[in-house]
Amino acid sequence: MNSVAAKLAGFAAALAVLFGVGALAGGLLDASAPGGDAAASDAPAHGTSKDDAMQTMNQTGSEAGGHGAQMPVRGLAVAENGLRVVVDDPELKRNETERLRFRIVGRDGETVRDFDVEHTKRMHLIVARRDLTGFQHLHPTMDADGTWTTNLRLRDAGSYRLFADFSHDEEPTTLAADLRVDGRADLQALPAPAGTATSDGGYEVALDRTTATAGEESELRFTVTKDGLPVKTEPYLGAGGHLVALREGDLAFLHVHPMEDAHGGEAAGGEGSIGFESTFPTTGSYRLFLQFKIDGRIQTVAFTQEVR
Ligand SMILES: [Cu+2]
Repeated sequence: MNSVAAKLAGFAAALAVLFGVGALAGGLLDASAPGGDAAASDAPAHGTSKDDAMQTMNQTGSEAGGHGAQMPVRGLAVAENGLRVVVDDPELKRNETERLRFRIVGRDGETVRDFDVEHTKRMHLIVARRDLTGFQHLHPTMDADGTWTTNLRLRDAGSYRLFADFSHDEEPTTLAADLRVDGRADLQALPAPAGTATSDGGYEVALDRTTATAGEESELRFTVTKDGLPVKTEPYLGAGGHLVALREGDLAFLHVHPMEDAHGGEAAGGEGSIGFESTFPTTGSYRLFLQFKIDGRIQTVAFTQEVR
């Protein structure tokens, strides 16, 4: 473990913070101070408005009637809520499919094996490169001893952030760790905000607005079309769509769910439209990763969101 830590020391071990948003009513944790430090040495040069006060964002608003709004910030680091993520071997070969193994370990040193089902799964694994390219959302399987395993292929060299998103004892938790692919990282600047983007399966997706105000609840509405015609998405993870937002620079993590999540996953606003309620905690640039399902296939599309 120490040698692993040493290998990773030269890489950005940026602080990351989880903000659960949306319909995760109940069972949310209080804000806890995230650990870690941000030496984002291989972060993209783009981006000027690094926030200073991200960790202390603390929403104390009332429970705004069901879904939407509220969500205390959850600290995001290797350890949180007495739990930590232990990755077997965080070094992967470039562009090769490898078995990634990790465990969640409790305060007592025991590997956690009992996880709650959240969004139809017991473990959600998000991986993204430091420059917010290479997004993946995976669902590993757990062995009897508590080891989670998934195939993972990282296409490009560089430092990646892994987020293990789960609930244990009804406490939603997201732990982060770094992965590394050897080689010279050719980091990309964050794309400029654009109102439309094409999913990896060729669907046109429009985002109704690409700016938001920090600390204010905003609705993000995505419309999916094909050849100019609206397309209705199929249920995915118990909802009309799945949205993860990562903040540029520190890769703070927002897990946002559709407003209708609590009511059985009907997409908001009718055909081809998926609505989310989100409160971006700070100014900065965020990359939104929307996933939805059509004809049994998961589509992924990304947008840049400016928060002022
Ligand atoms: Cu998932």
